[in-house]
Amino acid sequence: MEKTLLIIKPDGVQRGLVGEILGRIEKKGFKISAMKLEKISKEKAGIHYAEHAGKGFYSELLEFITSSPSVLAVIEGKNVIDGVRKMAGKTNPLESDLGTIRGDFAVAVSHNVVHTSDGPESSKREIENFFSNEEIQTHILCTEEWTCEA
Ligand code: IDP
Repeated sequence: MEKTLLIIKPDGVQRGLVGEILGRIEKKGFKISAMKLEKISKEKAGIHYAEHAGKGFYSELLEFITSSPSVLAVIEGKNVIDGVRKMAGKTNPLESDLGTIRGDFAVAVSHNVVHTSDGPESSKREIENFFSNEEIQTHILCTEEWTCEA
């Protein structure tokens, strides 16, 4: 089954949005396969955001993402990469539809509450940056027969 990396960034944790965001993920029918609260290191942040190195907002982005703990989670489900990205909304919260996480809970691109992987290759790379194989559970939820096709 497809997997994606969800990060509830330091602003989401500080603002008490963890339960709300995870609740949306669970209610949608996606499965949490791994989860931890972690203050992201400069090293891991640099790997995670390597594609943005050299951009004007890069040092601010690294400063922010390492400033306070984040919730890191591996989310699993059918078309989950696209699905969680749609639930997150656009990068700029002011362009995000209401009903999305960023559209409902953020106004600033620099403090947009969540990160979600944008494709299969990045999802694999991002999950490996933060989780070992042993940390990722393979349990079946008893609700799966009601949320997935046979
Ligand atoms: P994404 O998080 O929606 O995938 P990316 O383009 O990968 O968006 O950017 C990574 C993160 O960098 C964004 O979530 C946002 O917090 C931050 N960011 C992107 N563009 C800007 C900007 O122009 N100013 C400040 N922060 C930005």
